[in-house]
Amino acid sequence: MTALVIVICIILITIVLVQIGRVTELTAEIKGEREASKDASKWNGWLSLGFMVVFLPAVMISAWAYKNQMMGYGPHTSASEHGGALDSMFNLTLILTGIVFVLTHIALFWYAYKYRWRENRKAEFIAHDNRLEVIWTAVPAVVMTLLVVRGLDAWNTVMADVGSEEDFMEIEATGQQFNWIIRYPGPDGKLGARDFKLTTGSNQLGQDFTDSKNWDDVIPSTELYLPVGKKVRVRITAKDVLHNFDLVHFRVKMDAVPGMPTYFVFTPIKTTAEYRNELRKYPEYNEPYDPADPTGPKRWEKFEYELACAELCGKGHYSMKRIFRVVSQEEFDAWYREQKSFYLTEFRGKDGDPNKDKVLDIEVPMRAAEFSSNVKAAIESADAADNTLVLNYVWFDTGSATLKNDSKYELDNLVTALNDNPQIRIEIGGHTDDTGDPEANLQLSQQRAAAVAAYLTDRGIAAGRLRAVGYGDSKPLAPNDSDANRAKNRRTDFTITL
Ligand SMILES: [Cu+2]
Repeated sequence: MTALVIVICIILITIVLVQIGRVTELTAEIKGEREASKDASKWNGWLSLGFMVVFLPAVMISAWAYKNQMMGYGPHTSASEHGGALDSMFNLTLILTGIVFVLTHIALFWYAYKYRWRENRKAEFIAHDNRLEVIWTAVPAVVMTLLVVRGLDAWNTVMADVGSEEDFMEIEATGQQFNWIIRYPGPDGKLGARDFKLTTGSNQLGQDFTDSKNWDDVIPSTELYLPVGKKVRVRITAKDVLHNFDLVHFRVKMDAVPGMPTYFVFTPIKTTAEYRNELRKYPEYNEPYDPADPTGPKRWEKFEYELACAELCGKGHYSMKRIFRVVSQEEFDAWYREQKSFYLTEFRGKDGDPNKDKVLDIEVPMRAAEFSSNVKAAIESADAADNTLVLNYVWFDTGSATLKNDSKYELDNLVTALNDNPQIRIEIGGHTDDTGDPEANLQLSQQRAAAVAAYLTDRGIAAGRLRAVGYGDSKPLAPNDSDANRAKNRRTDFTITL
């Protein structure tokens, strides 16, 4: 409908203009050529002046009226340390070009009026004037030099990489159609190595898990947090096509190029809460966030720093949004502690895990903490069913009661638990699946339970606190109908008795 109205308007305006042209031609014929052009010159002169008087102030008034829509003004002030330098560059350019714009337009329309055609006035031609040539070449050259030098200075400041001694946090952003994968380095503060050849559906970044720096790396899937006042270096890459890492409130914008890592360093200086508070004073941010719910939260209350992709990278380009929340260092630390390592939670033990049969240094303290909290919960629980815990990381050689070397970590945790809780006794239970001869299974499970007890007494636990029982296949955890279930049933556990 709107399109139709616009088309009709264009047709009508064209008809009007053609008609005016024809009327002018007719007048010229009636009045004579000379008279008509005298009139036209007079009108041209006055109309030019009128145009200037109306439109030049209108341009300036509208710029003032809409200043809150411009970057760097009103609610769009910068939230990063370097942002102010970029905004002031834009301002300086705006002021200089603004002055030139106003002066040239006054001159243009004023002279069009002043030198309109009049009887007995003759045009004067200046063939050449060295002084004028020098002035209008030198003035723009000086101004341009000033702008370029300041611009280069700002560029060098903004694009400077971090120094080797500096305190900063490095994160990584990988663009793909159509989302951003953001990786944090985890407690070691270092991002692990990547190799594109390792990329699979379950290892989207192609992380090389033989590199221990990868083990604790975190890939959050919800809001991302950054500490205020901390320098952040973002490593920017892309997997498929060109993307652009754009955090507009921080004046951060950098291409993400497949095969060519780029970076951007910035320091957020306003927390999300502080920025929201600044938005409060603008009436437009006091409108309801959801127009369908006028009593609901206001726009300023729901404000978030957004990461966008500023490159038209395909159909779903618009959906590449992520929320970055800037908080105090304490809040950030609390959030960071909650984040789980991608490797340990999503990839460990699966196909393609190069460390499948190894216990990793990073896992030992984690398993110890988990073990001690499980024991604590079991002791505190009133329900007898909770008193039995499976020793998940105790392994034997196939068909024998010889403990594998890596079982020592879990068994040492058990030693610690027994020493920390001198009031408890335990029954160690050996279990098998239902394959093979039940008699042999029973015997093997008995020997395995005894091997665990022997390990514990070797570590100084009184034999009187331990009882080793072989249950064979008599107490399965799950029906013996699949390899996974049978693996579950082959286990060693312990039951706490007081
Ligand atoms: Cu994109």
